[in-house]
Amino acid sequence: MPGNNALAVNSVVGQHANLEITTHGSDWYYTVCAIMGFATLTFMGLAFTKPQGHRIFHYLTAAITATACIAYFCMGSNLGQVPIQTEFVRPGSRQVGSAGTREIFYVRYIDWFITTPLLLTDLLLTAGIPWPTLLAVIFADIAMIVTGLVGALTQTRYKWGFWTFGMFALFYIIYELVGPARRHASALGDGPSKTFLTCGVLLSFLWFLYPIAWGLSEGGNVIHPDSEAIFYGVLDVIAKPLWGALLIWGHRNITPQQLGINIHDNTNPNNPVSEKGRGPHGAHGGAPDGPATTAGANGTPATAGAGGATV
Ligand code: RET
Repeated sequence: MPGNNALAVNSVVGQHANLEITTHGSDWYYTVCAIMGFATLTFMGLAFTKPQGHRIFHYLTAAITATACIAYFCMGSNLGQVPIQTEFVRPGSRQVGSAGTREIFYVRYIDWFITTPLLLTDLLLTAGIPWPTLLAVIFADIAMIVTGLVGALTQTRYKWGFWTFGMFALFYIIYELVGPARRHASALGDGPSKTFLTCGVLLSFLWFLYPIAWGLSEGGNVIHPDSEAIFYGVLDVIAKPLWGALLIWGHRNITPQQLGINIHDNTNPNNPVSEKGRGPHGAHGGAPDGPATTAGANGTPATAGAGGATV
């Protein structure tokens, strides 16, 4: 059986750096690709055990691992990368030798650009945060990822300027989590608040390790691309499939309605919206329920009439 031939096959694609992953790095990236694929199938399988109106966290989390699965396929194949002149050449280093150019996986940032906003949405919906705050946090997150990418592609010491902007963005995100989001979550009661705390603490800890990995890899050129693969890979496996499993587990007894999320599902008899349609107002002989009918039924003013809710 032929082994992993990806590096040889794809050596014809694009330009290559002095310092690249070896077959070990490639094998590891493919392993993470498989873990992400398995997690995606599991989350989708679990989604189908729920009514459609209760699948939002399953779908969000499956989208995260599906995106990562493709990104890791790309990196395992030594694609989605570009050689960049390093700021620091380290002739005495056992890890990086005197390599002048290092391969930078820009595809990593495309993955994060898609997945980190989804991770934050997962967490902040659990806290029942007002949507304008969610948008502000996602903006900071996008700024963080883009500055990380531009910094990684920058060849001079100005790359650290971008890293610094990214750190400010990260601090803002963490501030929103430990302050406002935590208060909103605790107002929602035991279930949501416990799930938010577990996932929030883990996320805050993990996310601070990413800029350290960046400093040792794309930034400082201290560790070999194979070690970079392990560092980011381990972080991503914890931050995506494991974190996602914890979140979905936490949601087993929480309904979206409890979090203030309104999802219409007219085909599900257990959905409160359809139930109203079949409720006491159903006695109107199946006529389309409108606010006027509802109000006229027993002389009481219509509140959220069935007609209003099913529109
Ligand atoms: C960069 C460099 C610029 C400064 C900062 C960074 C932070 C990155 C983070 C990434 C998180 C990724 C996750 C991915 C997958 O699940 C861009 C490395 C602060 C926090 C969680």
